[in-house]
Amino acid sequence: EEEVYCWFYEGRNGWWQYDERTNAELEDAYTKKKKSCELLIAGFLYIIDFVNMLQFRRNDPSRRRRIKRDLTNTPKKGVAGVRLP
Ligand code: V3L
Repeated sequence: EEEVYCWFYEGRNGWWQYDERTNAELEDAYTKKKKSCELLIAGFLYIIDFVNMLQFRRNDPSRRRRIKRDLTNTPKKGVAGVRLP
């Protein structure tokens, strides 16, 4: 059964949905009211900042992306870099 809400990170002209495993980690941390969490994404450690709703590589905080929690059926580019057909 699909969840109603899920997590997205910003691309150049739209939003990408997080992969299922990362989404579950984000939802878990968010539900526990954490202010931030660390994720391993494609071999890099990322900080998720729930206060400012941003993600960035731990070793390069200058490259930031906005994130959002939104309805799962909201328009998106794809999932974790895999474009929708
Ligand atoms: N999940 C998967 N890949 C990610 C994520 C993530 N949460 N965060 C960053 N990357 P940066 P357009 C994105 C990838 O922020 O055309 C998209 O998934 C990121 O991939 O500097 O701009 C697309 O594959 C990028 O390749 O750490 O919308 C791609 O950008 C790389 O990590 C192009 O999307 C560096 O991102």
